Amino acid sequence: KGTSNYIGFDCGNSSIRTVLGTFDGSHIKTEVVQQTPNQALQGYAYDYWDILSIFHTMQLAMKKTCSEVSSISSFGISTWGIDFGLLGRSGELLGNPLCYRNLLGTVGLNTLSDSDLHAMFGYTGIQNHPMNSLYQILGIREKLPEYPLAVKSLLTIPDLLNYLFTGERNSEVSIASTTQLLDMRKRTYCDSVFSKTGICKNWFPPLVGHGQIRGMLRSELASKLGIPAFPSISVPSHDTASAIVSVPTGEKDFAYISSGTWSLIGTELHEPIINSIVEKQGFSNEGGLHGSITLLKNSCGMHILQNIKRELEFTENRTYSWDEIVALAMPCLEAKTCKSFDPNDTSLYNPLSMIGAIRDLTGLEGIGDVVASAYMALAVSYAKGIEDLQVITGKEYPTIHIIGGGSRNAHLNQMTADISGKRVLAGPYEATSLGTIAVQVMHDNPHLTIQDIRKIIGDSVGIQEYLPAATLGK
Ligand code: LRH
Repeated sequence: KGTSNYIGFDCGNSSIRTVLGTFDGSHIKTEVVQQTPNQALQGYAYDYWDILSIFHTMQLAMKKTCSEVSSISSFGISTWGIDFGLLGRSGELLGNPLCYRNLLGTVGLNTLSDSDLHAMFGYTGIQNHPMNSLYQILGIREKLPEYPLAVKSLLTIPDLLNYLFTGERNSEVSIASTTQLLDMRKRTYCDSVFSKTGICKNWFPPLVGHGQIRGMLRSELASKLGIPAFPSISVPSHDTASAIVSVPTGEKDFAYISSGTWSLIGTELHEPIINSIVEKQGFSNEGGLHGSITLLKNSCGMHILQNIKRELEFTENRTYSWDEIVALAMPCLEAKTCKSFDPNDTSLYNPLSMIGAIRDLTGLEGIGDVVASAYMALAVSYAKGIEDLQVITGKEYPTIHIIGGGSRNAHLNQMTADISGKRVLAGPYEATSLGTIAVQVMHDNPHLTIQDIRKIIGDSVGIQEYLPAATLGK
């Protein structure tokens, strides 16, 4: 039996990663072929994503990946959720996609009454967060009214990239659920939301089932790159949903924290739970692989530390490694001089100075205390999120799987184990791209179930265990 090669794109808020995945029948091996930093860029009044530069970066990475192996079977794209590009009648992009860290969503959300908002949660099963595409669209209608006049279609970021690669306009359930325009009981667009808000349903593309072909690489693009045309497979194109595919567990009930710019704290279900506790605690029933539901809380994650690091680098005009950031925090964590705060406080959403905002919240001045407080705040929010999850599902989760880039943070993993009193299993850290590759492997090997895939992933990557200090008798 030969090996098959796949390309997984993992486009995050802070980096665009292109991964070559190889399946030999029992293991999936991954190699990061290219990693390019990403960040929202400031326009006049709003921040935007430089989507064509992201697309260009991905094309070059695709070409490079093709040059490393004899053949590529397919590719799959996952990106962050919520944001979208708008296309006009000609099919051209009407501008760079806005970044959700803005005030448009709040403007949009405030156009609805409390009872309408309550109804929106009931229809969709998704938390009424101002950043959701639904509220961004309502905010655009208020503040940027020229756009709706010209729009003919709206494509979320992975759908837009798939369109640029293949020429096909379609979507799939995981990314579409981040718009808050789906009825998660039915996993299809929700007519009540469209009729209540007047948003045009025709803007939205059809949903393609997982494992199906979303389109073929456009032939002119393939010849420009000097590579053969291969298909784009419908993977969960929301990065969180792809990451959850790769939780290395054989359990039916498990808790995870998908740790990146955001920390998504949740579990996997067969059916959504839409009730007042879920609404009050701010959990969402997002779409997962093959009709599963990823019940999760969207909680602030590495955003805080990424911004502290960026700010230190800018003001001191030098680079900081993550080890150096941890080293700043260590003495204050050991001396317990730091102070936890709510990482979801709105003052941290898009501050001019993250360090200043944390100083304001904690009253602590020293940079070591600021960084240590940030670690503490994250670990406390993780433990609280898992506790809330247990109340919602009525299940007890003895282990927390921390997956994604943030799972490399050994200190945070240990603090999470200590504060939650639970075992933490960290890894895989390449969770999203592994998920996108795994679903392509499933497309070529239809006999493989999600349980088989999780076992294969568990056998293929290293997983670190952290036990709570109390169990270690410390
Ligand atoms: C994580 C994520 C998350 C959000 C968001 C904007 O990368 O996709 O699930 O919804 O980014």
